[in-house]
Parts: sequence; C-alpha cells; structure tokens
Amino acid sequence: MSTLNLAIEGMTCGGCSKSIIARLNKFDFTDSVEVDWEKGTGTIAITENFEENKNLIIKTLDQLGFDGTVN
Ligand SMILES: [Cu+2]
Repeated sequence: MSTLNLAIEGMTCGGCSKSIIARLNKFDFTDSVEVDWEKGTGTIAITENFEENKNLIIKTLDQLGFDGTVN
C-alpha cells in the first residue's frame, strides 16, 4: 500500500470532489480516496503497481477536466 498525494486544479465545489471520489473508487487498486476541493488536494491509497496506477489516476482526472500533479 502506497499513498499518492496530489494537487488537483480546477475543482470549484463539493460536486467536483464527489465526482472525482466516485470515479477513483471504481478502480480495484484504490483503497481510501480523499479529495478536498477547497484545498485542491487528493490523498489516494494505492494497493498495487503504484507508478502505473498513479499515471492512470492523473489521466483519469484529466479526462474529468481536472489537472492533477504529484505533491
Ligand atoms: Cu464542482
């Protein structure tokens, strides 16, 4: 288990963080997913293949219209 700490740009309300959390929870490799739209941060526990899945998460955020970078 490894923790990914992200800065996430583009969130403007609680609906944004909720949609990100719902999407990231669909992955088998995510354990806990916490996203704070006011701070612009995300903390995601990844259970396996950290590097590969980190990139997949960032790509998924991009598809949802948000810009994620490793903190
Ligand atoms: Cu929003």
